[in-house]
Amino acid sequence: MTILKILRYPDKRLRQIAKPVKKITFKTKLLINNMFDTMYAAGGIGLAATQVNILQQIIVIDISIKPDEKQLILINPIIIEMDGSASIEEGCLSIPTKHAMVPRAQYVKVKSLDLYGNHVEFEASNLLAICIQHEIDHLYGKLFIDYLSESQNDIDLKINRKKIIITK
Ligand code: K1U
Ligand code: ZN
Repeated sequence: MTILKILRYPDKRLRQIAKPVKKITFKTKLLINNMFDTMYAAGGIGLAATQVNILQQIIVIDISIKPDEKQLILINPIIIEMDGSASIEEGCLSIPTKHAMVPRAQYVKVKSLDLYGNHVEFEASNLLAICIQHEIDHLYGKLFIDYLSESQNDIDLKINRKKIIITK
């Protein structure tokens, strides 16, 4: 089992844009295994390669939380359709102290490569659709806090500042 280091906000490397995978090699498969190990160890339901400082368009997801239950691997994913709206209190393994409601599509249709390099298309809704949108954002250097208003982010800053004063 290999646990990779997850970059934490405000690390600028989280803002980098990942490149499409040209060839799926043994190294790619090893990275994907390590990403699943890292995601389960951190208690997450998704992880993008950007979060472990690998600038390749690779995402692992398992919304069942239990290892090997329902693993989803997305290579070079793109959203080709989206519909509806949905929000849940989102978290991020790169911003562990913050949770917030983020406006997302309730339904997405995704085109990507699977582990064998086959082109696949599938539909997702609700939590899975939200998780896919959150992870694809990571590949473009976007974080869920970017969707929040300045005042929403400010409130947390003030609360944190207050906390620091109290603990002093
Ligand atoms: O990309 C990440 O940082 C992983 C992130 C994915 C995600 C969670 C919630 C909404 C959208 C995307 C997480 O897994 S953070 C951990 C978390 O919020 C969670 C963990 C277990 C069950 C449910 C949520
Ligand atoms: Zn995240």
